[in-house]
Formats: sequence, C-alpha cells, structure tokens
Amino acid sequence: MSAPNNAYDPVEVAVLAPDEVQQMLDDALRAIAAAADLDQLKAARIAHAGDRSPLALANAEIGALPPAARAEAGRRVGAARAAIRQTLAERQAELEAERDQRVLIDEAVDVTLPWDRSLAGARHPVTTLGERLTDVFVSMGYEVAEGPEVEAEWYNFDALNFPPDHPAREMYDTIFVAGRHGEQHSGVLLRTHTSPVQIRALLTRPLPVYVVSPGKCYRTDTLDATHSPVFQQIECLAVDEGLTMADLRGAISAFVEAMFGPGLQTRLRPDFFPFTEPSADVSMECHVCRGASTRRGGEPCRVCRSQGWIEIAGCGMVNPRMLVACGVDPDRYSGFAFGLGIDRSVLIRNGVTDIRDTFEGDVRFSRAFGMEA
Ligand code: FA5
Repeated sequence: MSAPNNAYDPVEVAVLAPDEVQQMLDDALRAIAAAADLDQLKAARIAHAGDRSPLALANAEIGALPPAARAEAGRRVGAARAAIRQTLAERQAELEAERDQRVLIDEAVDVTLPWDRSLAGARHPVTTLGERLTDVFVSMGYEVAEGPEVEAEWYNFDALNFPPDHPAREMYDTIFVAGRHGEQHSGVLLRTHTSPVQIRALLTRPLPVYVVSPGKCYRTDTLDATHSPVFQQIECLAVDEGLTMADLRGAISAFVEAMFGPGLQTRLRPDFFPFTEPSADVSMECHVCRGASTRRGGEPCRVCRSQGWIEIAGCGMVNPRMLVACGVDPDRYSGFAFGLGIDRSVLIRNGVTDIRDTFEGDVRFSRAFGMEA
C-alpha cells in the first residue's frame, strides 16, 4: 500500500474525483463480468480489488484531501470497493457452480458402457497344467524342488549314472555352454531333463525325500509336431525306507487321475534309464476311446492311433548306484522316480496335434483353454 499522501497534491488527488472513482468501478465490474472461469476471476480480483488496484491506491490518497472533503471521498471509494467485493463474491459463486456442474458431466461414469471388451490376460495352458500336476503331489506331501537350467554336466549326467560315452552327452543331443576360452566341453550345459534336481534334492535335503520338480529343459531336437528344443518336464522323486514299485504305481495312478479323471488303467513296460533300475515306460489307457478303437468294429482313434494306450512318462526305482553317489545308504533306503513332458501332456490331454501351437503365442490357441487365472 502506498504511504499516506499527506501533502496536498492536486494531481494524485484527482483520482478521488467522482468520475474517476466511477470509471474504476466500471472497469472492475466489466473485468469481473468478462471472467469466464475461476482463474480469470482471480486475475480480475488482484487487478481491481488487490493492494495495488486503482481503488486501493486512490483510497491511500484520501488523507491528502482537505479535511472537509475526506468523508465524502471515503464514502465514494468505500462504496465502490464494497460493490466490487459484492460482485466478485456473486461471480465467484456462479463460476464455482458452473465448474461443479461441468465436473459432474465430464467425470460422469457411464455405467451402461460395456466393460468386458478388452481382453483380460490369462496364464498359458502349459503353465496351468504344470501347476495343477505340481499341486497334486504337493497335496500328497511332496515338496517343490527346483534346480538351475544352466547345469553342471556332473549333475545332469555323471551323478545320474550316465557312462562317459553315453550318446546323450553328444553335441547332437545336448546343448553345451561354451567355456570362457571357447572350449565346447566346458562341463556346463543346458539341462536336458529335470532329473539333475533329484541329485540336488538328495544332496541337500534330509531323508526321507519326497519332491516334485517342474521346469524347462533343452535338447538339440529339431522342431517338429511333437518335439521342441525347449520344453517342460515334471519329475517326482521319493526316497524312503521300504518303498517298492507298488508305491511307484500308486503315485502314477494318482497323477493320471489328476490329469485325466478317474478309472483309467496304467501299464508299465520295461525300459532303460541309467538312473533307475528297473526302469519302465508308463502308458495309460486312451482317455478318448478307452480301448474301443482296438476292438473289432471300433472307430479309429486319432489320439492313441488306435493303439488303445498312450505313452506318457518314464519311471523306475532309483538306481542304488545313484543313492550311493548321493551318500544315501541303499541297504536302508529305496526310492522311485518318474518324469514326463508337460507340453506333450497338453497335446495328449487336449487333442492338440502340433507342439508348436503351445509356444507360438497366438491367443486364439490359448483362449480355447478358457481364461484360467
Ligand atoms: C527323461 O528325460 C527322463 N529324465 C525321465 C525319467 C525321470 C525317467 C525319472 C525315469 C525316472 P525322456 O527322454 O523320455 O526321459 O523324456 C521324458 C519326457 O520329456 C518325454 O516323454 C516327453 O514327454 C518329453 N520330451 C522329451 N523330449 C522332448 C522334446 N524335444 N519336446 C517336447 N517334449 C519332450
């Protein structure tokens, strides 16, 4: 605020003349009326009712008038300032009401708009089947055990009783990780199966051991309808006192029932894996034709190729040599293990004919499985 102008100054005091005050009032009222929103009104308030506004400055000049003229000039300026305050308050209320009305319209939620047009994500069928199978064993008391995908050759082969010249160790089956100096056989590879997790579990966990290990595996297999160089397996290992093949069969039946429903026969036929003895391949009765395609007059079955059985897993009793390699007394403990491909299981279970469909990322494939979250 300017200092009181006590010395009589006819030029400054001219701002207190009725016409001047009226002009200031008119300017203020025009600016207030022209303010289209609250920001513009704020600017008008500062310009016409603020400390440096013409009327505030004129008010400061009142003291410079002769005493007889001060009261009338004071009333004139005071009335003008009061009119401005009043008009500002009214315009403020109007503009706030307009703003509130606009917010109600702009921010209104149209509850009639469709909400389900954008696709929600869902987990992949290979993931969900892997988790479902894992859950079956977790519910029977097994623990989930994991191992690295980049694995030491010792865990993947040696400890599993693969002889040094076993063909699976060759470059055409196994993807080796090149050594720091480019050497091909660095002793490190991308695991070719989930079985090395058996070794890791036996070396680190107290007995008895009951573990289920799902995970990715890698082989140099050429991509075709049933092979992929990257695929997923799930593996079960149980090592305890007194386990027999009857326990293995029981675990396999529980798994088949969880995957395909009750009442399907399973069959074990001799096979060979270096880390199980005896070893077997597991087949189950075809869940689609239930053997009808093999009987006279039966319709041919695409899923089992009219064999009546579908091969699903490899299994066996843990080789005592492997137990010894892990420091487990084979005279006291025995065990069983089995492993299978999760991607392949999706093919079998859901009638998918090409494994490539499971990883090409086309949502039309995944959507057919429903949106299991
Ligand atoms: C093994 O890998 C053994 N480790 C399984 C095992 C575990 C036996 C425990 C005994 C005890 P095999 O090489 O057969 O076995 O592979 C097991 C499953 O992995 C196959 O049945 C198949 O379902 C899946 N599989 C193997 N190679 C591929 C591939 N290239 N693409 C997709 N799935 C594959």
